[in-house]
Amino acid sequence: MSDKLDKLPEESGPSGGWGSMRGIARVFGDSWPSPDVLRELERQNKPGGLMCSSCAFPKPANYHPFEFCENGAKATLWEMTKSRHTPEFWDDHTVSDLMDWSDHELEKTGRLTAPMRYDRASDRYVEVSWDEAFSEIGSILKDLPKQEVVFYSSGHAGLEASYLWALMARAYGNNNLPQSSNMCHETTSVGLKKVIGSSVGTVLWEDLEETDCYFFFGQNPGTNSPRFLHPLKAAKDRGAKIVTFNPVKEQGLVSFVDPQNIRDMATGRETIISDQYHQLKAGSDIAALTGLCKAVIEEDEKAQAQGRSAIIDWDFLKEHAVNYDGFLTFCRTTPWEKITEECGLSEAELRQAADIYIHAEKVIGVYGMGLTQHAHGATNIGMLVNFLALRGNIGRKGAGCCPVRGHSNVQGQRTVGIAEKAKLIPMDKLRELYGFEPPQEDGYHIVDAAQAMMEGKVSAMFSLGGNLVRALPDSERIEEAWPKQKLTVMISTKLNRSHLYPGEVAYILPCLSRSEKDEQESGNQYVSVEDSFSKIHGSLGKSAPASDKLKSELAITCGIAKAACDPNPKLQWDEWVKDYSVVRDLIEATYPDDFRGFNARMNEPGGFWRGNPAHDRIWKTESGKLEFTTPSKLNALGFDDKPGRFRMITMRSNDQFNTTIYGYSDRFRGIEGTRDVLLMNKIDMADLGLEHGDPVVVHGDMDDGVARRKTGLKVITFELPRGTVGGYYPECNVLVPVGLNDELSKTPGSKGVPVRIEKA
Ligand SMILES: Nc1nc2c(c(=O)[nH]1)N[C@H]1C(S)=C(S)[C@@H](COP(=O)(O)OP(=O)(O)OC[C@H]3O[C@@H](n4cnc5c(=O)[nH]c(N)nc54)[C@H](O)[C@@H]3O)O[C@H]1N2
Ligand SMILES: Nc1nc2c(c(=O)[nH]1)N[C@H]1C(S)=C(S)[C@@H](COP(=O)(O)OP(=O)(O)OC[C@H]3O[C@@H](n4cnc5c(=O)[nH]c(N)nc54)[C@H](O)[C@@H]3O)O[C@H]1N2
Ligand SMILES: [Mo]
Repeated sequence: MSDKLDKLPEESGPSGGWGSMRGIARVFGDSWPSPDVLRELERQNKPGGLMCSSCAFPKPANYHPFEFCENGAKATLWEMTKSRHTPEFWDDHTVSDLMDWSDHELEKTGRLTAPMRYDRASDRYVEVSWDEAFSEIGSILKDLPKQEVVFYSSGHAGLEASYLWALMARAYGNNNLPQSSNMCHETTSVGLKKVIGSSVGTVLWEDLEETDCYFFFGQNPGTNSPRFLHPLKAAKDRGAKIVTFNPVKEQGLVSFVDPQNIRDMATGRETIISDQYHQLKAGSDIAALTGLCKAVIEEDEKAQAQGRSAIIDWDFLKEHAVNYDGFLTFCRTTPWEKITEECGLSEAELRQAADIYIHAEKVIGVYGMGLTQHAHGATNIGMLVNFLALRGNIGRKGAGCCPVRGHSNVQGQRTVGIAEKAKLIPMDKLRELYGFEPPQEDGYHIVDAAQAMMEGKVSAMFSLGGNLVRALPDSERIEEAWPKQKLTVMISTKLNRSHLYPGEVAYILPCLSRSEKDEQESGNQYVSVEDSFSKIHGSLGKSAPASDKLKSELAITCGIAKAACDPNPKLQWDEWVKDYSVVRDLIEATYPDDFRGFNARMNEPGGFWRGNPAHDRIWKTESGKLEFTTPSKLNALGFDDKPGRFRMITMRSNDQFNTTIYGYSDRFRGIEGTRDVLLMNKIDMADLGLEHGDPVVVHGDMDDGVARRKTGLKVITFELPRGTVGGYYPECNVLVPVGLNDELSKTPGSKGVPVRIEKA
């Protein structure tokens, strides 16, 4: 057992504070960044500056002197490393040699510097010229059945490259445009859209400044969007309340020391973030929200009987909502015992939380992967919207629904056409602008693409960023299926596990990162991104590229497109590389309502807003109203409980960005030096005869005929509800069944994985 595990997970300190400074300093030492990094950090998230390549948290108009967080700094340091992965690396290594390297070690080889093609005879990647790469890729694509080619994108590349990426797929002949959000907030895109008519959140920065109450469901700001801690602290300073529902006690939601505040840093003054913290069982939010709503309804009935003013905003319901009668009846008739048994919280606890809700005037409901990554994730979101709607907390100042997005441009990529569903795309506009007939058939969602790949029906996979072999569910089955493809093309900045599973022909095409200069014929180019609040920002890189052989994501997209698509004078791939502002004009021409005045407005402080009807109580749903959801059961899981079966959540640490592992310090949870652990309640451990540090084998328990197994983990005692266990993403992806998805959006159920546990 690792020495580091000798101790139980320690009480961890507050989020922020000196711990965050030490975290940055460690990655600084480890990544050995270029001296330009300090200048880039200073420009981060400011108008005309560099938009963080980590998360999509909004950038305020009134920014701090240092408008970056521990994780934004780590992401920038990591991409600005001075380490270089040159083609000479392969003089000493074969692909097979690297199989037992960790994800951390693979990326630590440094920034990729030249295009490379896999050479099967020597089992190595070898350098090729860009022309050779484009020309071979183009000729293979021309011979493949168009439906068998997939164009994935991880939500990172800017709006300009992303627009052209989608245009390329459609000009080539399909809508196979899956995106990382298919594993993430697709539940929001589909589920939130269904109930409020908007596929994105309704709040703006001003609302964060006004609200007097937050309810957090399954989002972890301390780790995943640390800049959120500043408005949360400000809210606490003005007396607002915060209530959290999360199986794990996440430090960022417990307390925070503001690293931007010299006095707080010197004195260690902590701000307590959550007034109430409810550790519900994984997947039981529907029950908890039913309890909260039931308490609100009961208080409303009491108030009305006593002649006091109503608690429920009946005027809002009558004017703006449908289907609430059925939901109110569901809450009234569901007994408290069923609710409390399902979520593991007591009636008193749920009533206390409801009491805060009832006494707050303006409430924001925040959520993340804890709601979206479940088999009934869309119902989770529907339930949160029901809860907010009961007191009219949507579409007014200081209130609203706030999904927190992941990748820095994940939302924007969808706005400019990266979507597998044909009906979401203004095909007429494409026809008019480019004179080709866009494909009308829906393409692959990433889960469909993964399943098709396992059945041998995908011949080529393009990846604009990302690391699908690691990020997808059922990773072991993906490892088998991926190399059977005829062509794999990865546009990447660093070496990752997906590169170790080359298709018959395989290319790694290295690209510029956002912090680097992107010099083209008309000068250094801006790119742009959309944040979680639907604000668009320009971003300009100023540091020297990691190699003079790198191309921008946009230039690589155009290179592939030109080689693969039929010639068409309206598809001016070469011209577009010269000046990205022309591409922004095309985006504006395709989506005039969202991008009016794009080039002129993109450096407005705080970004320019592309609007959101639900923010103004215009509901673009089927009924034209906010639609209440009545759940069919009290949990969001895709399986039933049974003896010996646990619900596993897959977790992120603050020392990773998805499959990029910066290090092995999960400071907030007090877990140091390893990620090969299974977190478990001590009574559950005792029941299984396990002691802290025992090696365990975790078996998938999905009853779908597929054997899944994760070995090499050690169990550690952790404060979790009974029946809920935790393991790290991506290491535990081998246990996540590819067929266990949200019923509406197909988002994988990564926070509700059925497992059995055995002593090794
Ligand atoms: N440092 C860092 N930042 C990141 C990322 C990263 O990997 N590292 N990833 C980026 C991306 S792509 C994304 S999508 C976001 C993800 O950011 P988040 O949405 O915060 O995602 P997670 O950390 O996966 O899970 C969020 C929380 O859900 C809780 N949870 C699990 N199951 C349940 C449940 O059933 N109910 C409830 N109520 N809670 C539950 C977990 O304990 C966890 O605290 O972060 C982005 N930012
Ligand atoms: N079990 C489980 N599985 C999950 C999740 C979970 O919570 N649990 N979360 C899901 C979520 S929310 C997401 S978003 C997905 C993430 O899935 P992906 O988006 O596919 O994965 P990332 O780890 O973000 O991709 C990392 C790689 O991107 C490349 N990269 C980094 N910067 C750049 C750049 O500037 N340009 C280009 N072209 N490439 C770059 C690097 O080569 C790096 O290795 O994983 C999902 N999978
Ligand atoms: Mo994500």
